[in-house]
Amino acid sequence: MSKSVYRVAQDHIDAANADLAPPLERDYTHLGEQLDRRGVDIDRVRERVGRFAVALPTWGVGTGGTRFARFPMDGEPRSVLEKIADCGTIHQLVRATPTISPHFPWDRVSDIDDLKQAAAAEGLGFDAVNSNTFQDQAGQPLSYKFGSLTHTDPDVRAQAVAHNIECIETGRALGSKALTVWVGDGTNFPGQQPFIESLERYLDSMAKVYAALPDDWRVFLEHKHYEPAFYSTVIADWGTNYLCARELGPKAHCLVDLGHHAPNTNIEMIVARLIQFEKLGGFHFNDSKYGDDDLDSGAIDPFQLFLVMNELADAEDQGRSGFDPAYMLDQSHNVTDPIESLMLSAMEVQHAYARALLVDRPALRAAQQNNDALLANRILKSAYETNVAPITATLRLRKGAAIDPLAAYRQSGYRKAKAAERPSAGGPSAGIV
Ligand code: RM4
Ligand code: MN
Ligand code: MN
Repeated sequence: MSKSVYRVAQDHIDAANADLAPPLERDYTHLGEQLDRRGVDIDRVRERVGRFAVALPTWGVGTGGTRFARFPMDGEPRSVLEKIADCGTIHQLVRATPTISPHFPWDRVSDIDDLKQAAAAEGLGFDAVNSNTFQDQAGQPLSYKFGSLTHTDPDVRAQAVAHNIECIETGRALGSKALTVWVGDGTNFPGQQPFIESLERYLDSMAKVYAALPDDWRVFLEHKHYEPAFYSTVIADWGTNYLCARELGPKAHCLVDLGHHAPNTNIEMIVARLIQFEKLGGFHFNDSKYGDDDLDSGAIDPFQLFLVMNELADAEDQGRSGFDPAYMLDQSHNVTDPIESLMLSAMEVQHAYARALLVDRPALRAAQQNNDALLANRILKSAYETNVAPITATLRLRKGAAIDPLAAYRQSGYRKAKAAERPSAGGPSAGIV
């Protein structure tokens, strides 16, 4: 199985770091002095950020597309094993993405050990496994055209349930501890389906999936405002999601994908609500302007990303019971090299977390108590405005990753080497992923 594949050499990373390390040290010292004046110990922040991790979506390393077109790039992965190699490269250069979140049946292999070995060779573990009942697979007996877990036909529902249970079994073999279920089920026409019965069917199907969860597993329910259904979606919003998670039981939690809300929704408040009622299970980071755009995290609205992270860091500071969300990226890279986007997105999420740790919580609480709106906002802003890049760069340097991952990656010639190793398989010309 092993033929020679190009890897970024540690020497290359070290050489790229050599010139950047001395000025970084000065920047870190200077930031440390600034934070010290604010009563913040930079080394403690660095240690906490060092423990922060975000999972990579295996489906994110292939070139994405829209429903109109996909523009494949040279050297993109043609199999899940090649996807894992690309995820390994991201982790090697950034050291903030130690796990991958696989998607089935996209990532199905004949021998599950191949997946385990490929991930282990890259030093990667497995985060939540994702099921897929939003499209038909070759040879599938029954179609999901009119829904899956909520379909009117019990046989279709049974098939969708069986697929989710198979995902749990596969995930178990991989060492995963959670299943993420996103269904696209919904309608395009008023009157097409009754709202109440559709949700009853969902709950009935999900109860069967839930019953198959091992004791130490969780299931993450992912809502989405619209698309592929355009009139109504069964699990359209966080309220429906919460109700279903509560109905199903303590192992069921809500997953918030940043792109799955109506425009202008106050997502950070949703996050706070789910934390308060101990139902926040997972996160899909990305950014958007209009819908489920799946753009790079922080590309459009980095302040919103910070405000979301502020709620998460606050919950962590408070040690709130039931708070243990799984963080993942979920993006589609249509016009960039996915490796570059995912590296920068992981760093963006890390930066938002680091900034959230800088919020002066006692001062913020006092300002809130005194109804000093301006000061409260100022306290958040001063954390947000802090350039925390020297903290994450120092972490990367100490972990043997690249101070400047983008430059190191581009100089490494990785994509060019992959283009030679991976002649185009002529993938689909359209599609979300
Ligand atoms: C969906 C949703 C899911 C992801 C698929 C590929 O819009 O975000 O999390 O699994 O896309
Ligand atoms: Mn998602
Ligand atoms: Mn999505």
